[in-house]
Amino acid sequence: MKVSATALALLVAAAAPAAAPQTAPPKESPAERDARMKWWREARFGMFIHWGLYAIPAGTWKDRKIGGIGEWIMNNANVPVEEYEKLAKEFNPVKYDPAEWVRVAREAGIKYIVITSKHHDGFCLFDTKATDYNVVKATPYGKDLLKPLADECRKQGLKFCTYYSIMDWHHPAQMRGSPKAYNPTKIVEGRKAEYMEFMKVQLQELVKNLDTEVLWFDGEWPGWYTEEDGQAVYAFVKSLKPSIIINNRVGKGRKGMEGLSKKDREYAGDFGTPEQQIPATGLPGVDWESCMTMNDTWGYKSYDNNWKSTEKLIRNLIDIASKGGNYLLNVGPTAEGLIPQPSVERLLEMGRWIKTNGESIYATQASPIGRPGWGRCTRKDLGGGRTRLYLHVFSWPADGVLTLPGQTARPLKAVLLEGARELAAASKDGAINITVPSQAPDRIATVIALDVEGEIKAGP
Ligand code: FHN
Repeated sequence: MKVSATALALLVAAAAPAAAPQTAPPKESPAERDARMKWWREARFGMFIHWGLYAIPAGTWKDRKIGGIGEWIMNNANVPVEEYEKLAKEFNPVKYDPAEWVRVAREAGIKYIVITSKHHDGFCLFDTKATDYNVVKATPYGKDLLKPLADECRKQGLKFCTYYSIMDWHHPAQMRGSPKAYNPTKIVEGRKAEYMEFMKVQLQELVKNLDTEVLWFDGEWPGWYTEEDGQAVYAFVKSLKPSIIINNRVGKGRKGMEGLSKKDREYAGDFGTPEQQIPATGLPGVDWESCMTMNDTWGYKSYDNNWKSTEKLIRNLIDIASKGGNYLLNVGPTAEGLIPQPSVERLLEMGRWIKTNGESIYATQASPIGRPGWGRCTRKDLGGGRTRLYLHVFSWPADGVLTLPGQTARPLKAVLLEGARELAAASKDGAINITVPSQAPDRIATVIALDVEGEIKAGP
C-alpha cells in the first residue's frame, strides 16, 4: 500500500513541532556546538552496520557472482523492482540477537552504532507508516529490527544512530537513471515534493520513535537533490531534536569524498565523511569521521573474505585519532542476523588492545607533533601548561631509546600504559629521549604516556 501525498503531509504536520523552523537551523553558539558534539568527539570509535535484503543474495544473483559492494546488487545486477521486492518474503533473521551485537561492539571498545534504516534499495528495517516496504509489513520476520537494537544500545551504554539513504531505488517518485542502472536516480516530474514529505515522515520516526543520536545521510549525489534541500532537511531534523548530530551528506558537502573543509563550512552538516580513506593530515578545523569496511563490501557478500588484519584495524584507529577524527568501522550481518565470525574475531582483538590503551584514543585531540616515523601521537591537555602525549609506537627503537627530536618541552613523566611501568625520560640536545625496554610489549602498537611542561614544537 503506498501512502498518498496528502496522508504523508498530514503525518508530517501531526508530528512536527508547531511552527518548526523548516529553513534555518536553530541558532547555536560555538560553546553550544561544542557541548552538542562532545560525546561524539570523545567517542572516536563507532560501528557501521549495513544490513538489509541484499544480505540474502549476498553477492550472487541467478548463480552469477555480481561485482561491486554487496548492498548495490539491485543496481549492479539490474534487478527489476518487482523481482527484488520478492526478497522481502524470504527475509527472516531468526538468529538476530541485538544484545549480542551490542555486547560485541561494547567489548570492542565501540561507543556508538550507526545502522542502515533504509539503504538505496528502499527497504526499511524499522516500523514506518510511510511505506509498507518494511520489515514489519513485508517479511515473515514481522518485527521492527531497529527498536530492540536502540533499546540494547541504551541498556549497554552505547549511542544508537541511524543511516538513511536519500536516493531510493524503490520509491515511485524516483526513477532509474538509465536502462541499465538505477544509480543515480532521477526524480519523476512533479513528484519531488512527495518524496521530500515521505523522507520527512521517516526522519521524524527515526528521531521520535527511535531517538537516534546521529542521522547519517547518504545517497545525496543524484542531481535532483540540492544543497538547498540539504539545508532545509538539516533545519527540519534539528527542529525535531536540537541535540542531534548530522553528517555532511545531508547536503552536498561531501564533494571529493574528503568531507567538510574550511571553504565548505557553509555546507549543511556537522562532520565530514571521508570514505575508505584516512585523509593524510586529517581535516583540520572540522569534525570528521572515516568510514571503512573490514573486507571490501559494506553489505554482506558470502565470498568476500578479504579481511583486513587486526593490526591494520588497530593502526587505522590510532592513525585516525592522531589526526583528530573518528573511525566508523563496518560490519555486514548475514540474512540470518549474524555478524560474520571474522568480523567478530577482529573486533574482540581490537577490544583487548583498547582495554589496555583506550585512554590514548578516547577524548584525545590530534597530534601536536605530526606523524613521527616510529608511529603516531595523540594528546590530552592537562592544564597549567602541561600536556600528556600518547606515543603509539609501531616501530620499536632497536637502541632502546625513543626520541622526540626538536622538542624543548620539559619531560615530567613517562609511563608504559601496559603494566603502568614508569620509564626514564630526559631532555638532551633539544630532544626528549625515553629509555624503553629492549622488546616492544605490544607488537601492534605499544603506548607510552609522556607528560611534558611547556611549548610543544609542531612536527613535520
Ligand atoms: O553507495 C553507498 C554505499 O553503499 C555505502 O553505504 C557507503 C558507506 O558510506 N556510502 C555510499 C557510497 O559512498
